[in-house]
Amino acid sequence: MNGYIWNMPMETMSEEQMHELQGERLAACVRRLYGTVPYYTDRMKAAGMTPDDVRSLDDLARLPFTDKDDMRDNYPYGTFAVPLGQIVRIHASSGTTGKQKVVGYTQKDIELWSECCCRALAATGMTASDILHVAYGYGLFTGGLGLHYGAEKMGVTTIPVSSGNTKRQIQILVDFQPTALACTPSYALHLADELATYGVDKSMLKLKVGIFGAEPWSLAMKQQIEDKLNLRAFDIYGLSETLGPGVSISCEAGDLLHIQSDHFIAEVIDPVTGEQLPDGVLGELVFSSVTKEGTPLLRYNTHDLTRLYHGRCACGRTTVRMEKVTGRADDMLIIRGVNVFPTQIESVLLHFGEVEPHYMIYVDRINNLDQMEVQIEMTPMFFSDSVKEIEQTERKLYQEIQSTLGISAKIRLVEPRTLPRSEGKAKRVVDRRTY
Ligand code: DLL
Repeated sequence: MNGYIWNMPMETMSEEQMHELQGERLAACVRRLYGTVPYYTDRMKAAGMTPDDVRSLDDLARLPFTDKDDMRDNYPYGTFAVPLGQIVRIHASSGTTGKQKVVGYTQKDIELWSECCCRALAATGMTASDILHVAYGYGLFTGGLGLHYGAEKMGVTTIPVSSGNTKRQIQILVDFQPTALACTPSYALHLADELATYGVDKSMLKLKVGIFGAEPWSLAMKQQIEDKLNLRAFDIYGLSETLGPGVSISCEAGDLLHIQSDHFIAEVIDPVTGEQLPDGVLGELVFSSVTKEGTPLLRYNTHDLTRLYHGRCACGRTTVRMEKVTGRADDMLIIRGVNVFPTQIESVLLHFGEVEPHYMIYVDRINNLDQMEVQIEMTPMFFSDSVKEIEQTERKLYQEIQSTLGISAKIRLVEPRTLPRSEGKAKRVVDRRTY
């Protein structure tokens, strides 16, 4: 399949025109937010700014940063810029304190999202003749529904399989003969590895394209997936706060990802000074989602680490490109595509009286699937109890983590005072996955 450009005017605009368009959209967004969303209004006042101070893209760097704490502090609807009556969809993703980051979409936002996903699918070469198997989760997570609406807008035959149940996924891959697969890269590898278990050879599949993202993955992993599933893999990036999947996508010309620059103004900043960094320098990725109506964000720091590149790509697009995101500055873990913070695990664990607040989280990738083990110390009193009771508590903790966080983790209750202590910041996570 050969990639093509879905929205020629927007994706191939000159740098000067894009600069001007982004400036106009930024100024309009600031006017919309000021006086409507209290935390933006307060933040701008504190910076001594009014909407009149933002007239072009050159004024962007004067605006204050925002980040996930603002989403948390204004939970659930305080970041919304329109009345709830105009919101047609809500998505959410995990936040550091266990509170979700809640995002609202107007009908126009859903259309904008579908447009961005169409651009992404076109970059992979997909057309209305394709059949897309969507194995991202459908629900509050943006992966499933986001790509689903984009694919339908393009006219693609869309199969909303959602995540889980590998046996059924493989049966659908064989029987329905999809030409494209969308899921996390780790799940794609797992699917590939499980084919043999069900007596399926890759030659029995029709897959040509993979749309993989939602978690970091290396180019080595990309190669493995391409070989095992006999398809061409593309990297799709996004985050719930700015939209979901479709903020950027790699193209046939290389492994950099094209950002939909007319909707998302990207900056890479120095994490310490907050200064904008030039092309090719690693820093934290910051977005202003200037055309969104429901939850527009200004200078939102994703803490994802990447580099930006301006200039025309061999594919013909002129939109700014970002390097593959291989890590983020903060401590979020992504286990099988689900975001989870150590503090969330901690709060589940500490609801149980029998354990101490001393725990460790070990993450491995076994047979291409993320596995998490949580070790936690028992209280000295509980330690003297029978093995049966200890196993029962392990089971209860397992179920609690599964139902609260949506992930499964092996639980091991260990003897009191056996886990490492720290004099400074506690290091609770040992991530042994190699990407
Ligand atoms: O993961 C949206 C998405 C769904 C993207 C499906 C692609 C495909 P969140 O759950 O809010 O949204 O998680 C966003 O996941 O800040 C990155 O740290 C990470 N992430 C997303 N895509 C990629 C990628 C969705 N392609 C967070 N490569 C982001 C590396 C990614 N990391």
